[in-house]
Amino acid sequence: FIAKHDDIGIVAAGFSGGQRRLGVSAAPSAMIEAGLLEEVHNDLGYNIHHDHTVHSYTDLYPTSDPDHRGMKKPRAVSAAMEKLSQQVCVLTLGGDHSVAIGTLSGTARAIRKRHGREMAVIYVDAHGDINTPETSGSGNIHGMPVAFVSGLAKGDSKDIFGWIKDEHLINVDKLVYIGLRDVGASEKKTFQENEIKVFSMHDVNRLGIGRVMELALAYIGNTPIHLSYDIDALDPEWAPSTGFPVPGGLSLCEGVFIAECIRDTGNLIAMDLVEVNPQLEVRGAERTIQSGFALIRSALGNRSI
Ligand code: 6HN
Ligand code: MN
Ligand code: MN
Ligand code: MN
Repeated sequence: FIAKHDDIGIVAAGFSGGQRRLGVSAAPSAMIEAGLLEEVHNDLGYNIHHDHTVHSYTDLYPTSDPDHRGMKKPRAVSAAMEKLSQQVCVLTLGGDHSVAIGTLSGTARAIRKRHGREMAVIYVDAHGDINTPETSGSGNIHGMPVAFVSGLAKGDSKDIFGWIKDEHLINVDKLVYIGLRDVGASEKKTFQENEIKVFSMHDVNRLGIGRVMELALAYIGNTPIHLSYDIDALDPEWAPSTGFPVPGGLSLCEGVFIAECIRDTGNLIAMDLVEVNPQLEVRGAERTIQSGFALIRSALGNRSI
């Protein structure tokens, strides 16, 4: 998959409508200004396909978008993610994590069409992101992407996630979480009822990241992998500039190791890097941006030693 090609499509999805903090839409331009495209081209050796546009998708926002089943901005998020789903790229720079509705549905569909296969998803996050509109306390759709793309949450009309069809869905039997430490009671129930494979921070601390990755990759088997990486999986020490930081997270070293292990499978087909918020400058967003670079470099690059 990616490892065998030297072409890479990059989409800058500066979408922020899945939550209410300003600034997360500025992440792609901050990363590009910090030299991401040059690094991917010069150092990692890819031909980049990129439209030189940061998509905010605000042109797709409807004039009226009242809450629906508790969801905030349901039509705006739905329309933006329907569009992103059609863009299907190897690397997507978010944006908040609602972009995973677009990226996961788009890659799942593409892999079905091109290879007749179901893909696996490795979801690295402090949070479960598997609330349904009914179980969400916040109504923020960035806490719901996995529910929508797995079919656990159903859409309504076409303009409120009704565009998500069976061909877009991911299989929860091929879903693995790593890094969780802030999970709601109903999310826990969902994990248990659906026997979803979760490696929480407790598991990382108990088993070590090496064993966690062995188990995670053995569970998935030889399957194309979509890596959805929320920067808040990292400890706030390494990624302070993010909207919903949770203490007790992955060290940068552990976070990089996850990306390297996935790269080494040769099965990585797509990656999201989300929830970098350069405007939340706890200690300067530079640290968070550099951590994001390290994750991308490790997932896409070759071993240096
Ligand atoms: N993220 N569980 C909380 C909610 O609002 O549903 C937080 C979600 C955070 C989402 O970090 O991508
Ligand atoms: Mn080319
Ligand atoms: Mn997330
Ligand atoms: Mn998160």
